[in-house]
Amino acid sequence: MLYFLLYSLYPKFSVFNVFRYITFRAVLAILTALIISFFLGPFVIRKLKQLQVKQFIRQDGPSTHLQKEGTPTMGGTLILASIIISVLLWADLTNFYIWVVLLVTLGFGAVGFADDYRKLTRQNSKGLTVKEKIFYQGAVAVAAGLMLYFYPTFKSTFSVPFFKGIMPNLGVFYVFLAVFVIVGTSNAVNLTDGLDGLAIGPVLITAGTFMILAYLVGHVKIASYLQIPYVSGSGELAIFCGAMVGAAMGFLWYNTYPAQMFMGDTGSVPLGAALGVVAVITKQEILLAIVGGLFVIETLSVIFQVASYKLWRKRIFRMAPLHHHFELKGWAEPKVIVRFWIITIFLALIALSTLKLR
Ligand code: 57M
Repeated sequence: MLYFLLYSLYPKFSVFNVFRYITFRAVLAILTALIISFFLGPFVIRKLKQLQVKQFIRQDGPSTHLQKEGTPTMGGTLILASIIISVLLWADLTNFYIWVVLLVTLGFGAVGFADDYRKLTRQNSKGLTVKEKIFYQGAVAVAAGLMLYFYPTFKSTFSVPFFKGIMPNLGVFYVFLAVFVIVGTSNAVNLTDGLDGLAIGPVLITAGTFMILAYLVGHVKIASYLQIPYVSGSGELAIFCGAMVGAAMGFLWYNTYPAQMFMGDTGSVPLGAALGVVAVITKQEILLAIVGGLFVIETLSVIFQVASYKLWRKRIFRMAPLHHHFELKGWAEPKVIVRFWIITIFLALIALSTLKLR
């Protein structure tokens, strides 16, 4: 809203011309979401405690986690509120892609909230069944995929890093790709959220990387120079990604070790989905797999562990996801967390460097 209000005053006040620039509004989106999440954090923690919204710790996890019993959870409500308010203030609300990303974020947020709510009401760490979760996530993702597929200026092509000439048109199969990326990233972030700040840190780094990517992909001259797909209007997603960065920074202040609150599925499920849909719109699905490599590794560790256990009754890791393996090896929790963040920063730099290597 503020974007319209302030920019419409431009002829009278020339300084307001600055609000037309995506870069300026992206920085404002970061700061707005950061200020909201940072200053509302203590209130949310107090409220979650009052409402008894507390984490149940499974007995079969690392023993160090048992002391976390009772930590307030569903802090994802604060993250989502910070993002939505900041986007509504600073994004161009006539932009189609902004509404697609907001639909996915809110739709997956509802799934995560329902999961956390069921854990709360049933007083255990089981939430929605896997079938229920995948069904509702799939429904929202299919809706988003179809919206993009039928949008006049959006092409259903698949971009491959390094090979600029390869841009296969997937036709209606594009919707399946979109669903796979969105649902896959959502569950990968969900699995990763198992240590204090372990998920929100890489989400922050990945959102920051996609803030840059969205700006580049949405800029016709830069996209042409870098020979990456130009997606008209996708630059506005830099404001959404900026809001994610700010909200993540503010939440991390309270989620860092030892955490004062967890985000819950209310946070991890929509945050992963939002990164997935931004990657689909900007046609950077492969770069998402690189920047979000930690999420991929964590998910693969679970797949291989479960497969190995089912096939040969043998575990590959001491415990999956991978962060528990290192905990059981004796690494202190903060050591696992910060090292995983360092890996993510390294992967983000690799991903950005591929833009020049087309
Ligand atoms: C998502 N949730 C955390 C918190 C957070 C198939 C199997 C791999 C599934 C997996 C699973 O249950 N994943 C669910 C991970 C949980 O965090 C809550 O969930 C939200 C995110 N969805 O926001 O509300 C626990 O993680 C810890 N935590 C922190 N700090 C944070 O900031 O310390 C979370 C956020 C919290 C807290 O302890 O309770 C989770 O781990 O469940 N299951 C597992 O990951 C389990 N692994 C496992 O079963 N491995 C098996 C096989 C089946 C793969 C094996 O290796 O043999 C581990 N997780 C737990 N206990 N809690 C081990 C058992």
